[in-house]
Amino acid sequence: MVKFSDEEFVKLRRVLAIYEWAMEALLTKLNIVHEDLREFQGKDAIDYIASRIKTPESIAKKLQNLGKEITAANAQNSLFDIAGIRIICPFAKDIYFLADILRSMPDVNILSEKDYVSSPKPSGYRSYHLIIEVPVFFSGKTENIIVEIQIRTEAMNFWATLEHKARYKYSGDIPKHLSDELVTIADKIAELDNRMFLIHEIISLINS
Ligand code: 0O2
Repeated sequence: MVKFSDEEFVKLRRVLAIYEWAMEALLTKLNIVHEDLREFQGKDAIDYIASRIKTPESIAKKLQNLGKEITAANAQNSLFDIAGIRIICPFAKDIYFLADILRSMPDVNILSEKDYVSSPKPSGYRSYHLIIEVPVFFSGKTENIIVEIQIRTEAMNFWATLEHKARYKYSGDIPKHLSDELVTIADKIAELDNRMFLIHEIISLINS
């Protein structure tokens, strides 16, 4: 198994701490949005928010796959998902609403966006991805740190988690009958999301 040298591992610990601070700062902003929407705006567009910092093992593996030397500097310069936040929404429409909110946040610089909700991957994967940059102030200096945000519905998340397990189990090479079945299920899940949304709209109209 590929690993960081002892010297690089010490540097990586510092780098990971900075990513943790960046992620915490962003989570605070998102939790404020969540609470305001739920408590005061009557628009519960977020079910829950999950986050993680990539493990050193996983970082080393990804650098190796990219053909890079296993160093803390390469991790910081080559990987965009060291810090990852996942926002789970009730409905697909909420995904775009939240992406808009992120775009309007001061101190949040959007570097790239990928809309796998309206253009799913061939695997069937659906999710909205944003790579953003947030400033972190520490010990008299500021660093812009990259965080990956994935926004998806619970149904999309259920599918992605299962497909990820299958991918891992088959080392990335899922047998064709299974991958075909996953694509079919992904389409069905998208249809289910739409039908649930329609019911939600009908209920909202009755209540208004
Ligand atoms: P892990 O193990 O989750 O960290 P590219 O396709 O090359 O343009 P890239 O760099 O793969 O772009 O980024 P992309 O497509 O935005 O995907 C980033 C992350 O989204 C992946 O991270 C996965 O977490 C998730 N993802 C993307 N495609 C799929 C998919 O088909 N199935 C599932 N289950 N998840 C997907 P990693 O680093 O690939 O994996």
